[in-house]
Amino acid sequence: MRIFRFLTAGESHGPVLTGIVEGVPAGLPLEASFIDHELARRQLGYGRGGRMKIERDQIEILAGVRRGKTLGSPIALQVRNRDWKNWEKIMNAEPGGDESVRRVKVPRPGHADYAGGVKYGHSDLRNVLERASARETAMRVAAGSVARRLLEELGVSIGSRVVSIGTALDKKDVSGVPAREIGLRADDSPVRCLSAEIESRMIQEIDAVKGSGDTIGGVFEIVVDGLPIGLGSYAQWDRRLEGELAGALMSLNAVKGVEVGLGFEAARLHGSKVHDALYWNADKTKVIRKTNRSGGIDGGITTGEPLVLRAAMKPIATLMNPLDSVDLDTGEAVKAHVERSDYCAVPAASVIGESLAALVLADAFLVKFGGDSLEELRARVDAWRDV
Ligand code: EPS
Repeated sequence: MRIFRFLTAGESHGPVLTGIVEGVPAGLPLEASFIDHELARRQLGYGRGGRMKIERDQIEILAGVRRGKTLGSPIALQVRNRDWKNWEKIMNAEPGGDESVRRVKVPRPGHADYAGGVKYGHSDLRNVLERASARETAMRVAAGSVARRLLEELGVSIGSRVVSIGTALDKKDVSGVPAREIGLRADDSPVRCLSAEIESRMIQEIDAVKGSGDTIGGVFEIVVDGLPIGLGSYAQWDRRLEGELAGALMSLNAVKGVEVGLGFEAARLHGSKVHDALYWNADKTKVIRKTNRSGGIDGGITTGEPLVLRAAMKPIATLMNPLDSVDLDTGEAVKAHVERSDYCAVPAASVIGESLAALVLADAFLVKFGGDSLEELRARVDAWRDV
């Protein structure tokens, strides 16, 4: 990300999550309620743990916005952790305090605990898990909501749905369904699944792992409508848009794989069944496709078709029925540390995925079109769409 950039800070049980979003053009209407709506969507989903009952994530806009419009200066954002009051002594920035309280010395397999502890020289693995926690994704959604607001003004809409949880797979073909509609329909489901029958199977799968102290993952899909042809580039490796999108989605906690369009399926098919043939429209003014197997990107560049991305999320690594691990203090073989956690967070991940895609796409617009104000950017995008 080159122009539209963001950074986050904050520990899971620290006082706040904070973020700085930079490169947002001036004059973009932005209200806290818009960001809060997205934050609330992230908190939902069947299979979440106790923390989401404590938090009511709400944004505080501390800089970069005045009277409901962005100034073109960096935007500073904050979400307070309600749980902080229970952790104030344990997570305090000042020296002192009892170091044995909530100390973690038995790494949880699959989390950053062990490798992170070795890397940073922490003997208390809480110093790792507090930042490696998916709590941080609340601030990514806040930053992503600023990007999403900008994209809305440029005629772009983003939706997502859950495709599978465990073995419960929704085979519904949603090509041709507007992204906005996909998102709104998914929001009506506790697992963000568009098929009622598969929804109940997904819920059963989550209930089963909850009962056995296990966890479960799944696949979610992001669809984006309204992108013009020509975002991204083939001209240099790090400007290929699918690389940037995949990188952003892979940065999401527990995501282990990303697909664009047909994705891995394309590797099993012949070329004639993979590529989108090109045709003239009726008056030969425009080249069109009758399929969108490429998922809206060819050669690192948007084709003007909907963008279709999928991401695979592994089961969350904290198991209530823990795996084998080791006590780093005593050397004993013991069961892994157990920390409050979710059983399944795929529905929430789909919402976060929307935000991550929005961040990359907002940047891609600014790289191609530039513009210090929304007015300037929009005029350039509109002129390009008219070509
Ligand atoms: C999360 C906050 C965390 C976890 C979850 C996501 O809070 P706590 O650790 O206090 O329960 O509920 O994070 C994980 C499961 C994880 O492995 O990181 C949130 O705000 O989404």
